[in-house]
Amino acid sequence: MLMLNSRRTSPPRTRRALGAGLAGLLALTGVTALAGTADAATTLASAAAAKGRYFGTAVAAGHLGEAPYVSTLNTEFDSVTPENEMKWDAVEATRNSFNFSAADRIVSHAQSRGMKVRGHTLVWHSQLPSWVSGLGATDLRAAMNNHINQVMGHYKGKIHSWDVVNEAFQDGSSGARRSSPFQDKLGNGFIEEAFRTARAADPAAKLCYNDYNTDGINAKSNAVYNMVKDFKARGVPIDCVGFQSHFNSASPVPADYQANLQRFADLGVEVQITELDIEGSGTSQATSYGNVVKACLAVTRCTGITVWGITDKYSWRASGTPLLFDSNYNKKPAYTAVLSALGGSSGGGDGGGSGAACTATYAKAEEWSDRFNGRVTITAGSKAISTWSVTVTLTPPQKISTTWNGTPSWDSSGNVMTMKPNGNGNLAAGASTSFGFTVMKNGTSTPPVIGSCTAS
Ligand code: G2I
Repeated sequence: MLMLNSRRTSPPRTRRALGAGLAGLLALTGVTALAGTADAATTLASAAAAKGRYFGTAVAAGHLGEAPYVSTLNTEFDSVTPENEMKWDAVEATRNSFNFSAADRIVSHAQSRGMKVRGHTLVWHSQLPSWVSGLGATDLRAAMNNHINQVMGHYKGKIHSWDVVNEAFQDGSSGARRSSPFQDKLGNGFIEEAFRTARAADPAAKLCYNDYNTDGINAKSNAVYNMVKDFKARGVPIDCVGFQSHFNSASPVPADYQANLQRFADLGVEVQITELDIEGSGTSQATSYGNVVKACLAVTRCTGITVWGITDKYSWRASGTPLLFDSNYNKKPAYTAVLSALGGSSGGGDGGGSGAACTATYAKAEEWSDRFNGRVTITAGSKAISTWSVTVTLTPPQKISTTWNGTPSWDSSGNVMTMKPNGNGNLAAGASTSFGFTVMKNGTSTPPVIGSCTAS
């Protein structure tokens, strides 16, 4: 069903993972890099693919111009979910007038890199334009079905799973439906109707019901469970259930998380972890992340995991640190725990320094209104090296105007400089050298992304 393995191990992807790929993960502030081996599962996506799963992230179109955001996305993930761009208010703010421009940017980025796309979301009480809430039942039914048809039609064949209906049940012990324009005006049947319309609109897409606080066995998840069971019994089309999995100290990963996933899977639907984030830091956050991954891997029909964002810099939990990369795109302990639970290995490239042939550390030096100087320090690991190589990736339209203490070469985009020695390649074990460059900002002060240091 999932055809990830062949793609994930293809040579282009491997090259990307080892080249500019690691660049996105490595440090603005001193991260160690080691040349990996070609077959090691050193990224979330490749490790997940080896287990037959996808590993996705929510993406915001507005960040696709930020080099470290994009390089981290391209390196680590093989599925994307538009964070807001496919929601009703984004695509149909005015009745029957559709604007797909922001969502299209995400979908074309994903498609050009062979990533899957999750569709989020068609029928939801939130981020719903007021014109929808104001409709009477007949018009609302027509508007709901038209919305599903138009949006799914636009993306037909491009979406692996759609969140057809999102968050239709109340929190708490009642197991009741949530009040919404759809529920209140169309009654309980609106979910079934939405799924039937969705099936006809794109028969190849998996159709999911998606919700939060349904991650453990509780009244709310029981209500969803009973709905799915009823749908399966009556032949209402449903293929998957999404477990958002937004966790924090008040709502930790439930002890019966795996059991809950399994009971849904036993109904004959896929289960997907759709919006994972876990508030916290350090070891406890890492342990929770690892446990979520292990639970998914233990459930055959758990087909993929999506984290709700790439970096703490842009989490919807504005003051929190719930994601796998910190705000400088450094891998957190949570990242290492996820990769390890997936059976992958960072190969010493995540700051551990264990056995790295050389490390590359960036520091900004002088700055003027229109430019700044950057310095990269190369330090040999526990053995002497005779040459080294490091990539420096700019955010366009930045340009490097001059360099020193290195021999630069450029890729065809002009955004990625590979720097090699200029008489300073021989370094004794633990010894350092540095090279420098001037970045013309052209309006953008984003620091360059320093890639993996490779040495011989
Ligand atoms: O709340 C977390 C998630 C819960 N499950 C459904 C998801 O769709 C939801 O995502 C969040 C986005 O991560 C936020 O980015 O949904 C929020 C809105 O319900 C999104 O926040 C909104 C802000 O409220 C708006 O002010 C802002 O204009 O994001 C919009 C776009 O940046």
